[in-house]
Amino acid sequence: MASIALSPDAPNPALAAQAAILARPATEERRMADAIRALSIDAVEKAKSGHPGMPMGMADAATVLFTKFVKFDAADPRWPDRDRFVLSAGHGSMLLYALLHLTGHAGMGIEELQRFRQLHSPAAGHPEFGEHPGIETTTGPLGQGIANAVGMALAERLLAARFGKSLVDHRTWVIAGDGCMQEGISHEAASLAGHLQLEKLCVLYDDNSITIDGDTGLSFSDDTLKRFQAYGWAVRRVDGHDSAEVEAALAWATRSRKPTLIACRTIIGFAAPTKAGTAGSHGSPLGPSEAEAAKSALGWNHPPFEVPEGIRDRWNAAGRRGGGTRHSWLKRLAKHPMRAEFERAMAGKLPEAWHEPLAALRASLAEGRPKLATRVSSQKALEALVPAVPEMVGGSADLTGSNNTNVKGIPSVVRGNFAGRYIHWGVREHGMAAAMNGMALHGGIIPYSGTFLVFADYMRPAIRLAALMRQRVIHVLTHDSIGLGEDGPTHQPVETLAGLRCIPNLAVFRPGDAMETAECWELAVKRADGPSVLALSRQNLAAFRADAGENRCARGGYVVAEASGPRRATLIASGSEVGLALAARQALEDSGIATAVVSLPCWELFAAQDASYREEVLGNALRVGVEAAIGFGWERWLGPEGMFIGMAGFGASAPAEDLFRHFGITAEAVVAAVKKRLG
Ligand SMILES: Cc1ncc(C[n+]2csc(CCOP(=O)(O)OP(=O)(O)O)c2C)c(N)n1
Ligand SMILES: [Mg+2]
Repeated sequence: MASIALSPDAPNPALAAQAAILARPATEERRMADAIRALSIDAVEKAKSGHPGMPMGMADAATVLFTKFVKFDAADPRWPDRDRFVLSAGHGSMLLYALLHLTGHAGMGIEELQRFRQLHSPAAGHPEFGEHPGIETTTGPLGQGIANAVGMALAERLLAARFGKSLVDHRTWVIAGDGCMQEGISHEAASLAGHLQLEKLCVLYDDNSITIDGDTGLSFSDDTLKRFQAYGWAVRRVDGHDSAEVEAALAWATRSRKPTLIACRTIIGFAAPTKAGTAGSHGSPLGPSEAEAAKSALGWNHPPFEVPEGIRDRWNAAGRRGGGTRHSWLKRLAKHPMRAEFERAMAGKLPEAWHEPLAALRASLAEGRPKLATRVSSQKALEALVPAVPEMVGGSADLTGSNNTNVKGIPSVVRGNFAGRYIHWGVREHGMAAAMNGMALHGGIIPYSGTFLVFADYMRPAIRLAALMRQRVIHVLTHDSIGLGEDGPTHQPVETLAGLRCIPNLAVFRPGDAMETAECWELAVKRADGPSVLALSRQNLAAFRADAGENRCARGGYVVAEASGPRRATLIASGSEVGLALAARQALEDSGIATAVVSLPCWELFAAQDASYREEVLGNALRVGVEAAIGFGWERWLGPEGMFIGMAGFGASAPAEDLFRHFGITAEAVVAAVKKRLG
């Protein structure tokens, strides 16, 4: 709904529309919506920062949604079969906090709203997962929420296929704005949702024609409804301030066989006498006089943060509305034959014997010492893990054969049949990673993906949020260096490992042989409080580990081969370069230079060890880092005197062996550099 851009002093056409809406008789629902508006105005005024416009505009639609449609019970906001609600337009966080408060959720009292945007308040600037049990996901980076919701809706279908409708039968609701629609990720996510016909997903689009720069006509002339229709969604347009229209559309959505988009025509900052309908109400306090005037236009004559009893009672009743449904569900669960399995999966606990097949694999790897690409070793680990861990759901962004993410006998997820456990995400890395966050947040699923390591940058915003939200999401990222060869520098990551290693709470694993790959997989699956990345080689790598007892990768780094005498050099490598370092060690030892090799498959785990272990592993001799990537960050392990052998810039297109020679990442180069330094 683009219209022409307004010049700052043009008359504000929204005000006439607003006056007409305000002239309608104030229904009970309008009063309830006004409570959201008043609380949002008050909290933003008190915090002296925040976004009042969106909650004021969407209050009417949200009131209908929460009083009549969303299945929830404020007494237990984590009830597994609740509907999921995602505020994709996360800047409108006060809408969510006001709803949680008014519906009587514990932990979101008036004091919390009064501490909006203050340190340790659950009412943070943008909704943050973990700050309050009613917040389903962290939003703020626009577009992520829509894709999270697609993942949640997909998780619902997968779990319904596994556990049946009597345990899993809920909807996913989203409120998204123009910004979410403009972001590319909304295309990826919506296209997939349409393809899979995720019919229990409904997006309410806050179609207010305003973003920060002003009228959406400045930058946006899409026909959003036609766009979603083309994805295979059912679409409708309503007056977002007309409760009856919104209610009819939401009822229609619940009957739809396709995902639904309801464009709610709204006035941003509804009720503000001058700022309504303008970007001026988007992201700053209205100011005392505009705030006062907005409330009086609504007929809201109560002191700040006060909600009259009658309105509060009606909201509280809405918060208890789902109580009966929840109790019937609990009764069904109590006598359900799959109860224990359902509860285990939803709690994120692994099956009791989950790692036995992996232990057997590790024993056979110790025995056979196969020379395999770590992407192939990863497939072997998956063959052990996936049948043993039914909540693991895999997939790839159209690189299944390259990522080796599939497991024989595991069917694909297709429209109409969600009994499979492998998702063909299509070439949609960003949507994939964000939907996987939604699957993990939903619970009951451990998602893992596949793409090339270099395309981690296409997923980065979602990986970052998985780390922030402490979600168990695993990315299999293959073709991890110039070792991929001929595809050339566009496909050869050089800076990617450094870029991932600097994300807090992300575990970046780069195993060097089949045993390390199995160990890193074990650690990633066990890591319940954060995402993991496995950087894997395209090329074959010789086995250097023949011991299957202890998971040596668990400490992040360890001595693979000790020096024959007092160390003169320590070669520290990861992934494909561990084998190279071992070859260099042999040559150095042959020349009488006692050299150790350290494998460093996971910096984050190594950094978490005590200092004495790290010192013992890294040693006091000359430290030489070897990795087919740029050296950014390696100084952390090498210290000021250390040397780094790796990439200094982008790669090139050629056979892998030629590239390692060309860029000087060879055992000979390591030997020469060590000898030169040691004199
Ligand atoms: C990825 C991303 N880019 C930019 C921003 C900054 N930002 C926050 S809200 C917003 C405008 C959003 O417009 P809309 O969704 O229409 O929200 P409304 O103003 O209608 O509330 C922008 C650019 C962001 N939060 N996320
Ligand atoms: Mg907008």
